Amino acid sequence: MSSLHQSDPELFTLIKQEEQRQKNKIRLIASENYVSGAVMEATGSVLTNKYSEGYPGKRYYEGQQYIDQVESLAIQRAKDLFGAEHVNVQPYSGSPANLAVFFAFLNPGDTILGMALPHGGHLTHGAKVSISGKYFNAESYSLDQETGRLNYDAIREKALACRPKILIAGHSAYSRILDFAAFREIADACGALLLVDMAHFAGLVAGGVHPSPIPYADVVTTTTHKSLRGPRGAMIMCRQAHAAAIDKAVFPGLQGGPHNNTTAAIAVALREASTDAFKQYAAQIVKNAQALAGTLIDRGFNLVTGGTDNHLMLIDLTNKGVTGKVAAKALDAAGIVLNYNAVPYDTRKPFDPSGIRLGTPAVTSRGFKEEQMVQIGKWIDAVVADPTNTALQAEIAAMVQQLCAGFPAPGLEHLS
Ligand code: DSN
Repeated sequence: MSSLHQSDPELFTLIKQEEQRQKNKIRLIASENYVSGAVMEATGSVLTNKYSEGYPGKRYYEGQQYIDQVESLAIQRAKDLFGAEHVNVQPYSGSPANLAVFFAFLNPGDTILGMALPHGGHLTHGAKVSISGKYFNAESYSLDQETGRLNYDAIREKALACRPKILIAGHSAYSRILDFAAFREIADACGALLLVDMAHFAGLVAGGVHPSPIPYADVVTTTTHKSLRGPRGAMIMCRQAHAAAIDKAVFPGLQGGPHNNTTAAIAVALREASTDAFKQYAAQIVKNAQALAGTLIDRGFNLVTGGTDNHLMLIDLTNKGVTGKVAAKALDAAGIVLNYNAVPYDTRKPFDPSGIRLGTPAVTSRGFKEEQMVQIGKWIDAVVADPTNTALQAEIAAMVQQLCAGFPAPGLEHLS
């Protein structure tokens, strides 16, 4: 980054500091990852200079000789990897992708039904503070209070009562596999379209360690930067019958020119995600999550649902006498980065909730395995047991940095 260094040393320094942070800390935010150097190069390429409103072969600006090929490549790779009939790679990120789906099929005031935000759903699945909850009649389903799991009979009952036009499956903090066949049956029973937002687990689907929603859903949305390990962006996949409606909703309905540099980086990430190495990566994400979950359960942590089948876990810290925020801040000081999170039926407020959320996509990208997960679990236990002990946090932060030095993260190998 010599040009940036020369022209804007202030910003250059901030980026370098962030590089060091990502290199030296254990990043357990369930939605984050490390992209490869190749993905980063595509993201930072000259494709950022080009406008291309429209779709391959039908654009509103000239000069698309290469951009059309880039976008077609991204689309074809997504189709091949996920088995989708139609793919739109232009949504700027997950929230616009979900909004485009609503714009394609709904009128203001129509009913949607999704997982409640405090129970692990996403803002864009109908939370009242989001456009999805303001423009539409957003109903929600909750987790079972006893088990912390989805109760498909209760979802069915709710769906039959409120008759949504779109039923949404997907989450940002649920540690179990979704039953897509059950969601399909419920959608059919109430005459709804089924939208699956697989942003969190798209990499697990690509790697074959999570069932695919594609055979069941009318529309599948995903971000590309979480477990899928691509650039910040999104895709919408759908049945051919919905292709025209989805494309029209993205452009010209919601967005202008696509971010071609991102499209190229998505294509690169999809190629990486179709390799055997990625299959092993996806399997290791789950093994690592289970190893970390087991270590924490052995130390008395209360995992919502009692464990994990995917890349994440949600922990209710009430029995530890620590709030999620206090724990998250103490852990950050100890070099372990995660987020505080509401737990189902939380009695505390979202900005100061009872839980923390942890995920393994990023640490698995840097090559951590079960052994390192057990070590991380022990460090988490020590910090949470004594969250005001800044000496302990500094001691653990030094050990974290030492551990990380032995596992260069993708895209940051040049710092080793
Ligand atoms: N912000 C993402 C997450 O952390 O789950 C969801 O969009």
